[in-house]
Amino acid sequence: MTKVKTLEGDFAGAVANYAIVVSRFNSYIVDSLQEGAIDALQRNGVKDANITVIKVPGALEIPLAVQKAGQAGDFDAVIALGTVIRGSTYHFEIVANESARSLSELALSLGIPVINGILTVENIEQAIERAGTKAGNKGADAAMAAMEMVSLVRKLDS
Ligand code: INI
Repeated sequence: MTKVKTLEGDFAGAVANYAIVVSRFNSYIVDSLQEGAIDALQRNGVKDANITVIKVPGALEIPLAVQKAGQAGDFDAVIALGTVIRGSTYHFEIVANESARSLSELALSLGIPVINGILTVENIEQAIERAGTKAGNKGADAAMAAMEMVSLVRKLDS
């Protein structure tokens, strides 16, 4: 066991405000990601009053909504949920890469956790696997990452 001072987030500090920015494109999948994220937050003690869902048309619209939500100053973390499926778009790379790049930049410019829960997959089967079936639920994973990072940021800021 290391004696080195180690800072790590945990799931104890449930009192925080979370925005979940959700794109409607591929809503059949995204609805399950949203459900998974909200369920994970609630099961770890976050109250409904501290969860706000913000809906946008597609993954490319997510970053602006994240930016506005972050700038408002009301949220401790923003969780981005969407689904980009290669099989159904010839500009898969643009949608997948641009949304991911913008979210990384926003986390740094806003200074709050911005969690990328946008599924980028080859086909609908892979999306279903990651939206609550055999490969878990990426929305729930994103929510857990958000909680951990809120806790870590509080420790680093204190
Ligand atoms: N948006 C998605 O969220 N997922 C996709 O798979 C997708 N495809 O296939 O194109 C998609 N496109 C829409 C895009 O995000 C914007 O909403 C649209 O281009 C308007 O700006």
